[in-house]
Amino acid sequence: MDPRDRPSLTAALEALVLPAIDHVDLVTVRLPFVAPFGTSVHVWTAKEAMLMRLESQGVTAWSECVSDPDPFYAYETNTTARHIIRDFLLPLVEPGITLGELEGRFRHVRGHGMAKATVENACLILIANQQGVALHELLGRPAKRIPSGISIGLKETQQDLLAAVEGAVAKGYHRIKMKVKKGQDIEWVRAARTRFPDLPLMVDANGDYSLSDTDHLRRLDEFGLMMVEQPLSYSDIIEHATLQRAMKTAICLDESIHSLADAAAAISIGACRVINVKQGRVGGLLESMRIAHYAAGCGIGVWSGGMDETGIGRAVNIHLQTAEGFTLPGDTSETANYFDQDIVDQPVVLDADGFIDIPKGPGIGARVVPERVLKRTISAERIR
Ligand code: OSB
Ligand code: MG
Repeated sequence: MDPRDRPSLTAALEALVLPAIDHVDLVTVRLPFVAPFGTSVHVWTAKEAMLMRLESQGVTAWSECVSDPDPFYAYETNTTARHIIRDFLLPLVEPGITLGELEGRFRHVRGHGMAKATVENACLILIANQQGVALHELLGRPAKRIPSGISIGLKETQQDLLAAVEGAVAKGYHRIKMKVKKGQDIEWVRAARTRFPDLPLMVDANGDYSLSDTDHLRRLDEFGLMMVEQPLSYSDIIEHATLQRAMKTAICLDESIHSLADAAAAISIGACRVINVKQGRVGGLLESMRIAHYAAGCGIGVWSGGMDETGIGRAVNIHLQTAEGFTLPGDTSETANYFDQDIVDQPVVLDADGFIDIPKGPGIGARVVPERVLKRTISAERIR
């Protein structure tokens, strides 16, 4: 299949007509984490998220930009996203055009998928709210229970890591991902694997290695991991193909994939056997659906990643996982792993079988609590 033959699964969404939007607000909130989240690229102690609020004839919709205040995971930051949205994307949003036309206009702006996703998702959520339907219904997908997965950050000691893994196993997570970095990898994985021989386990390196580490990375093969996520550079596809040929363990690409075209290129050269789709990183829900559909058709595993989102982005990720092609548990874990109190009224929790229910109600389901947003706001700007 040529990936440029856009699958018809998004045709109905591309035909949606944008309503007139009376007001647009960008609100940046800061929510402290219950514990620092360590990765090979940075340790985050809070989620600073830029939210977009749309208002149309009394109906409101909130979306969340998945960027951070820093460019350590991706080049986009909350500040670049604000600039791109305010100065380039929002002027392209006009009543009466279709979502497909909006996507076409957005293509004139290169990159900045997180900024684009914020606007596209807000439009979709607004339309869902106006129609009184759940976001997954608007996406044309039936409700289902979403299998959970957790991303465990780097820990100070192997004991701390084992305690975190034990806690996640007790909760019933369907798969557990642990962050690794150079010098904190083989023996740490061995500790977790020895304690839980049958656990669906994977690692994420956030690009900490290079091809000269191939022999070292091959040592991961003995642990029966589901996959190793983004072992090589955030911008690489080619060398991942070389590494994949040298490793038994499946490679999953995260940072390297920004579009369906990237996914198709990676798949065509055997750079990965799994793709982590983050709706923000790839420019929104429609492109996410296209990637998942295409990859699954190629026999590539797909799951939804996360960016430590507040309840808004977390709910979007949950709705997305009803789409075709999302075959593996993602990085959607309980709210309590991140925040004491979220800005939405329904925290994400696991049921007894480790599944997540789609929040009920129109749009994202979860209801944004304005007082909680206000309490966490560090800046706000009305841009229309
Ligand atoms: O690489 O998937 C990643 C969080 C921030 C930035 C990058 C990543 C992550 C996670 C956490 O792994 C996912 C989540 O729990 O939301
Ligand atoms: Mg990752």
